[in-house]
Amino acid sequence: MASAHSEVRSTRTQPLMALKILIAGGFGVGKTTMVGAVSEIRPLRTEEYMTEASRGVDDAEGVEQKTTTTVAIDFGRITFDNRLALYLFGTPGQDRFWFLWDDIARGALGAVVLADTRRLEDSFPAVDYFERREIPFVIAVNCFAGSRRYRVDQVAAALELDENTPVVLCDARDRSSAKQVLIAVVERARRGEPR
Ligand SMILES: Nc1nc2c(ncn2[C@@H]2O[C@H](COP(=O)(O)OP(=O)(O)OP(=O)(O)O)[C@@H](O)[C@H]2O)c(=O)[nH]1
Ligand SMILES: [Mg+2]
Repeated sequence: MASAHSEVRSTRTQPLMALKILIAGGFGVGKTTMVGAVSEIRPLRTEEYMTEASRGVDDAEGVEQKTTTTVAIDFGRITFDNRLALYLFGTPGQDRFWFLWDDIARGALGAVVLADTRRLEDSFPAVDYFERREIPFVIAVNCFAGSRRYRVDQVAAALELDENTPVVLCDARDRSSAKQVLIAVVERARRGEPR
């Protein structure tokens, strides 16, 4: 019976709504960093060391310091006001893991496409993917130290975004900045797709 009671208690404390959000984008833009910064549970990570064998397969230009890469997913959770739980699924950034995307994306309410302005073209595949599947998304420019700053309208123009797709600036290492990005995704998804 003790287990029945705890079940009731845990049911009562369940958040009212649980939504799935994807954290996507090109290689090394900070997806794992963002999930780790914002998650209230210890994030699940699937990092592997990049080996000599991956040279020439994985494009590490601009992120030469990086020694590990996500090979499946990142997973984390954040709860707002005990009422809304966002389950965060970070995608792998490298082309060789594209085959995982459909499984990871199933049932997602919305997505963050993290972008690095030094390698903006790496964002195109994720932008295309969400546009085709009509999954609402926001572009979150991860402002790496030393990268040139662009205005949000310049980024929107460069990525040929439609006017409904917000662009926000963020620091993926910073919890409150990452939270603002997630709020922007939920708001974007609530607005739906005007036809
Ligand atoms: N300066 C700076 N460095 C960052 C920021 N976000 C991430 N990094 C660093 O950039 C590197 C890439 O971060 P990850 O979070 O592993 O990137 P990822 O998008 O998950 O990479 P893949 O899974 O390999 O595609 C790491 O060395 C981070 O410490 C940031 O906002 N500013
Ligand atoms: Mg990663």
